[in-house]
Amino acid sequence: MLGKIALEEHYAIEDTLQDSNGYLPPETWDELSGRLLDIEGRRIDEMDENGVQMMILSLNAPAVQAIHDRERANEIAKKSNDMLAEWVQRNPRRFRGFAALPMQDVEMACAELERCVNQLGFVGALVNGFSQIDTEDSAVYYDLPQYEPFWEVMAELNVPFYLHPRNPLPSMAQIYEGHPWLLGPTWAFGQETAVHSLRLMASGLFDKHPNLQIILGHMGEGLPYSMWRVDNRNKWVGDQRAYPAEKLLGHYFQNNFYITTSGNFRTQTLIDAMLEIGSDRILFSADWPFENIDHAANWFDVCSISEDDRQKIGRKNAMRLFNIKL
Ligand code: GRE
Ligand code: ZN
Repeated sequence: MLGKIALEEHYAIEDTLQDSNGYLPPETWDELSGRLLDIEGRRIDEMDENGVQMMILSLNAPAVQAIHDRERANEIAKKSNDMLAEWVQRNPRRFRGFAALPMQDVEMACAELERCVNQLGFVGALVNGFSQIDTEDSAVYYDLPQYEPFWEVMAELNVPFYLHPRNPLPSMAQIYEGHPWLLGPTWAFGQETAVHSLRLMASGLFDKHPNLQIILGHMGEGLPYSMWRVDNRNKWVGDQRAYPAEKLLGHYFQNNFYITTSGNFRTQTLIDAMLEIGSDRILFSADWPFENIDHAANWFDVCSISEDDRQKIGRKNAMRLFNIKL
């Protein structure tokens, strides 16, 4: 399929590059770091070869979220957003931008989000899970009450928020001890991001802001397969919901979430997602440079779905969600 739009596609700046080191075998670092630092060379060639017209670019992970000093987090977010804005401006038919945000400080995050959307023309924000704030060993999640003003600004600006994975901190990760292969994209990324998403759903956030939209990668981090059970476990006991949200959580999943195909190129999984969230809320993505664009495109271009759904997932949903005119 030609004209695809992909939206979990990363770059790094020198200050954040090393955050992506250590996930893949050491002998691949030269290749991976080269891919992360390239914007207008190999990346555009890969897009051309695989029918990707546009990438919405985001900083690598965990990057800003792991900088516990708030001033420094703000500085790196601004620096990377300014660089991204230049690349987008030079290639308006090929790139858009997601804002990196210093969630360590709600006022700074709101100010940077407004700057990125209103002045730099970014189409939303991409945040890498919880933030470490003031101390290394802290993990702050965005359903907490101090983030209310942030979500007000998100809703006011009417742009989506991509909740991208990161690993749990070592102090939160006993379950993975002795099994380091479970960390990162294999399992821990998805687990971490799914639980964070459920916290947002249960908090009542989407009762306050019914139009707010969250994007999840990796075909929804397992949630399409689990939402029914979250709402229906042990039904015979008639358990009442013990969270602030007014509705069943599946309601929010179907009305306030989009998911992308990043790193999860499997037709059976896509079809389950289509049955749970619908083809209007699924968006093509690769997860470059951690995944290959040809692996994503060669699968997606021929997978067994209708051509109408392929156009929606490959391109049209993104044009509508991000108000992109091509
Ligand atoms: C990602 O950001 O998507 C990612 C990493 C590290 C390893 C794999 C991966 O940050 O997909
Ligand atoms: Zn990613």
